[in-house]
Amino acid sequence: MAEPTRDSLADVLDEIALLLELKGENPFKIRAYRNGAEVVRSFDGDILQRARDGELKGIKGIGDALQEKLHELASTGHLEFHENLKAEFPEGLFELFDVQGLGPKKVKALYEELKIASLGALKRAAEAGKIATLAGFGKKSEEKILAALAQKERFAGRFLLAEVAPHAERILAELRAHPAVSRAEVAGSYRRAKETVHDLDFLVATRKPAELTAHFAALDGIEEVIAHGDTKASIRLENGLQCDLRAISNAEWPFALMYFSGSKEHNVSLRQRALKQDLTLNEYHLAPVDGATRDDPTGKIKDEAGIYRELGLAYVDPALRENRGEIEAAESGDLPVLLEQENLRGTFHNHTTESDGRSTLAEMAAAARGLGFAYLGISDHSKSSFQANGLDEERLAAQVAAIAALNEDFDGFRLFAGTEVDILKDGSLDFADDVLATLDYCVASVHASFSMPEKEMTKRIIRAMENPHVTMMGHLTGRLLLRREPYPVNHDKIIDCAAETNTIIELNCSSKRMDMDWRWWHRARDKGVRCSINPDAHHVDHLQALHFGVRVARKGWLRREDVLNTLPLDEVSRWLQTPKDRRA
Ligand code: DGT
Ligand code: CA
Ligand code: CA
Ligand code: ZN
Repeated sequence: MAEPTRDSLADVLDEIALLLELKGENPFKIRAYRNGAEVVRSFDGDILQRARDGELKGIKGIGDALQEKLHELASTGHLEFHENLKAEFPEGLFELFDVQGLGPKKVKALYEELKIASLGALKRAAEAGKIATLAGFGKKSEEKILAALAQKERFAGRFLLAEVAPHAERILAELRAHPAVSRAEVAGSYRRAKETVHDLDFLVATRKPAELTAHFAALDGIEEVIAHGDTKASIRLENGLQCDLRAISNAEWPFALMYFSGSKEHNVSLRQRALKQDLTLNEYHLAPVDGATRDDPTGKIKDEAGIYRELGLAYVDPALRENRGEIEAAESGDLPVLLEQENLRGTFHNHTTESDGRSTLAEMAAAARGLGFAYLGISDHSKSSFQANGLDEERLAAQVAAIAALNEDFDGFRLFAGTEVDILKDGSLDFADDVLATLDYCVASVHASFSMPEKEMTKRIIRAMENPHVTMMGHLTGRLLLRREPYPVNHDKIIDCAAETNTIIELNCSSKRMDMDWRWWHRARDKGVRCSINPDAHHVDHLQALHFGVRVARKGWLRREDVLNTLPLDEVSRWLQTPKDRRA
C-alpha cells in the first residue's frame, strides 16, 4: 500500500461506510464513518500526524472506535477491520458504485439476487433484460443502467481541469528547474483551459533533449513509463493521468508550442491562412512552400506572437484557440481584452455550515478577506433541499441577522445576505417574494425533478428568471462533469430571457460543474447578459476554484465589464439595490 495521506484515510472510512451499508448494518454506525471521512478531509491541521501519534482525542466527529482505526491506518498503512470487511465481497463489486444511480441498496440486490459483481456482468445482465425483472428495479432502471454504462465509457480517461492542475504545475516546475531547460510549458487542452483534459502535453526547449526525457521518466509519482526515447517520453501518473513530453530546440520553440497547444481546428485554420501567403506552418517552422520565391520568416520568429504577426494577425490567447471566430477577430482587431483574475472583487454563491457547507459564516468571511476580496455573497440552500439541510424562513431570517451583525465590524468588506433558492417543479420558488425581498440577492437553482423534456425545463427556468427578486441563475444545466449529463435546456431562449429580464447567469466554477458551458458565453455576452463567476464554495478552500473560473470565463470570451463580481463594493451594492428592471 502506498504511503497514507489525508485523502486515503478519508477514502478508507468512506469505503467502510459503503461496505457496512452493503451488509445492511446499523445506519448510525454507517453515518459515523461517513462523518468521520468528512472531518478528516476538512480538518484544519495535520490530521495525518495526529492520527499517527494517536492524538485524535477531542476532535468532534471522531469517536473512540474511529480514533483507533485512524491510528492503525496512519501508522501501518492498512486497517485489518477494513481488509476483513472487503474480503467478504468480490473486488469487482466496488466498480458498481461508480455507476450513476446505483447506491448500496441496489448494488446489494444485484449482488445477492443476480450474483452481479463487475461492470461487465452488470452490462450483460442489463442487455439480457434480467435486471428489469428484479424487485425494486423494472424496465426503466434497466435502461438507466445501460445509459449510465455507456456514459461511463464515454467519460473514461478524462480528468477535470482543477484535478490535473496541481500535477501539471508540479511537473512544469520540475522541468523548469532543470539546468538544461531554457523554456517549458504545458500545451494542449490544459493550456487552452478546457474544462476536462485527456492528457497533459509538456514541452521543453533544451540543448540536451535526451537528458530531459530521462529526467521526465524518473519523476516522482509515476505509475508507469509508457514510452521513453531521445526527444519524446510518455508517463502515466498514479491517478491514471498520461503526460507526454517533447523536447525541442530553442529555434523550434514558437512553432512547437503553437502546434501542440492546438486546438487542431485552430491550427488547421492557421495553416490554410499561411498557404495563401505561400508559407507552410508546422511544428518546426513557418517557411516558404516549395518553389515559392519569398523570404523565410522562420529565423526572425522568437515567440508565438511572431507567428501570428507574420500571418497578419493579433496574438490569440490560448484559451480562445478553438476556431470559433478568434482568427477572424485577430485579423480585424476585434479580439476581446479578456478578464483577469485580479479583476475579481468578490463573489456570490457560497455556502456555510448553516446548510451543507463545511466552513462557518465567520470562516468564509475571513477567507474572502484573506484573498483580498471586498465582498462575499452567502447563499445557503432553501428548505426544499432538505438533503442539504436547507434553511426555512426562520433560519434564513436568523442568518440575515447574523450577517448584519458581522457586517457591523467590517471595514471595506461586506457580506451580502442571499439564498440559493430552489426552483420548484413548476418554476415557482421555494421562498415567497416577501421573504426574498429581505435579502441582498438571490441565486435560483434547480436541485430536483431533473428529468423533464427540454421545453418544460426551459419554461420552468424562465419563470424563475422572470421573478423580480431572482438576481442570478445558478448552475444552469445541473451537469456534473464526467458524471452526470446536463438536463436539456434551450440555451438560446434562456439567454434571451436573461438579457430581457436583467438576470445574471452564473458561471459556476466548482471544478465539477463549469456551468453555464464556455461555448455559450460569447453569444450571451453579445446579447448583453452579465456573468457572475461563482465557486459554489462549501468550504473556505473552494474559493480557489475562482482561478479556474476565470480561465474558463476567458475561454468564453468574457471581459471585465461582462462580469458582475468585478465591480467594486460600492458599485455592486448600488447595483443590487436598483430594481431589476432598471439595472443595466
Ligand atoms: P485532450 O488531450 O484530448 O484533452 O486535447 P488536446 O488538444 O490536448 O489533444 P492532444 O493531447 O491529442 O494533442 C495536443 C495538441 O497537439 C492538439 O491540441 C493539437 C496538436 N495535434 C495533435 N494531433 C494533431 C493532428 O493530427 N493535427 C494537428 N494539426 N494538430 C495535432
Ligand atoms: Ca492533451
Ligand atoms: Ca497528448
Ligand atoms: Zn446548487
